[in-house]
Amino acid sequence: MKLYYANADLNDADVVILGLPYDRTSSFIPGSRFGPKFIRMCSENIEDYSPYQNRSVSDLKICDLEDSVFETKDWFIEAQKAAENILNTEKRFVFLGGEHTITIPVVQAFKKQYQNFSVVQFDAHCDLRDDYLGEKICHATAMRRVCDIIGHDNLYQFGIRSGTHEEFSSGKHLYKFKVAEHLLSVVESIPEPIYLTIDVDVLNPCAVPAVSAPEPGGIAYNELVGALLTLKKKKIIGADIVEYNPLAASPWASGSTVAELLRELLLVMTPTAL
Ligand SMILES: [Mn+2]
Repeated sequence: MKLYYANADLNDADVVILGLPYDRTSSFIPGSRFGPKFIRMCSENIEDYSPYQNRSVSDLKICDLEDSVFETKDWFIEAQKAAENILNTEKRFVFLGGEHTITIPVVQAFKKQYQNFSVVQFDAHCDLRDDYLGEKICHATAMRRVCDIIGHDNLYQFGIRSGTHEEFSSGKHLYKFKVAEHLLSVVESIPEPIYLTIDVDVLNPCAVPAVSAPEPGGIAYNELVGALLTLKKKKIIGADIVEYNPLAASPWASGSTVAELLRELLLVMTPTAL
């Protein structure tokens, strides 16, 4: 099943969407591997027109490649290759998780196309551990591994409200609790281009309870949309939406929220003709 508004093939598309349904290291509630399919299903409930941006995603050229299939234990290499095979500097790319770990092979792939770029993270969690439960590559180390690729200075974290003391001390641009307000104050200083990773647990669990690691005290949906609109003036080369878990709670309201977030993200990434 493709997104209903996907209307282009890979060559013609301005924006390419790929699902990376991986959740093997989820330590609390597994199931985010079903995220991409449920986002597509819940998109059926979401208008293609955005009243926030007065534009429609149907006016974009969007290619939905559906989900990668991981056939060996080397999912990381498979995911990186899947991204490398489609990346180019003329288009924009959105990856649907899956757990946050999927950001690592994707950023690795972007590093081959772009020498320097910033990663902007919206998340409840620091994800800056060096290892977790004996694993170097997992949802709790995702941003630490991203730092290994792009450098600590190039990671900008917003909405963070959970992590160890060491993680909170190690974040160079780590902004706690709020997203929109902090982003507004530093957006001019974030070097372009930008890769944006949105862990939907940045939202309050009341807004999206279907996540793998719910964390109290998150932001409201409208604040997240506001933050996205703030990024509209920046060049966003790629993005992901991760950690939506249709098995963790009733999937439909959460999935509809995530599907609408995807619509806003697509429009923010394509402010003018590419
Ligand atoms: Mn998180």
